[in-house]
Amino acid sequence: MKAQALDSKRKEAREYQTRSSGVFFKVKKVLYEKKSAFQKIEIIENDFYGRVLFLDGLVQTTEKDEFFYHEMLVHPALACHSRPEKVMIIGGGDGGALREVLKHPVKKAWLVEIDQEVIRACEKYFPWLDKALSDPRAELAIADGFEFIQRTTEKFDVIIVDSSDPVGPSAILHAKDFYQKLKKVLKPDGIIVAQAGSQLLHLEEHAQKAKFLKKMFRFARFYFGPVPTYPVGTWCYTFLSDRIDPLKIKKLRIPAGLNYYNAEIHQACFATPAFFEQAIK
Ligand code: AG3
Repeated sequence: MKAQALDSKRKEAREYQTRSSGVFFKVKKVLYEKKSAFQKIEIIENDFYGRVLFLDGLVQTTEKDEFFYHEMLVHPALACHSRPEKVMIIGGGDGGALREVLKHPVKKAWLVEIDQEVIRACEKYFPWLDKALSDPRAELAIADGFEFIQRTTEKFDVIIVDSSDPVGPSAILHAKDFYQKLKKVLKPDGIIVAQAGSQLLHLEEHAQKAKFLKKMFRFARFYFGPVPTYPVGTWCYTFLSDRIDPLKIKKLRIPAGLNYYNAEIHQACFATPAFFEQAIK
């Protein structure tokens, strides 16, 4: 059976991040619980974090701290690109990434989510999704991201991969083959950003990934940011481009009113901790 977050009494919901540690939330209310064709979807209400979405027992989004993740997934790339007209998001059915993308002058943004039930649940419990999807620039495709990129005839300025962890069912979205296919639908001056996993827990996966990404892209950099409810607290992202070096941008285009990302964070987030540098060398 797939992992679930709620305990048998439905009083607590938790994610085991390792076999012997994790994060837990006291449940004020269970708002949604369903097994879709793809995964177990749970949404609970917690006093501090507000609504919390779990997929197969893994924390995806909390109302209180989602801005750390979504701003850092989206803005470093969008702020660097001079004309980000066509943007594709793979995964991200909760809509947080789409909401952030639409803060930029994009012409069209595709949200490619495999699980219709995630969209349904999030439309109800995370109202920013509904709002983002009603933007005329947004287009929802319920599809497997891997298949979508193989049949699309579009070329994208920015591609954002908002998948789950680099282990288990999502491992395929972190593999070489996937990145090769992504590159085929990216414009020559385009940028791919992807969530890469936990800084500490997925070190082995980062090392593997660094090997092929450095060969595949002229600029392949990891960057980092906090996400309090994700495993071990510091999260990793990759920035990939053949033309754009994120550390050499003269003028970043940063939307007003963000909560975490700004020009100083942009410079700082590419600094690599010693243990991480050692692992990906
Ligand atoms: N996508 C990344 C979630 C990874 C969290 N991992 C974990 N809790 N073990 C989240 C979707 C948000 N748009």
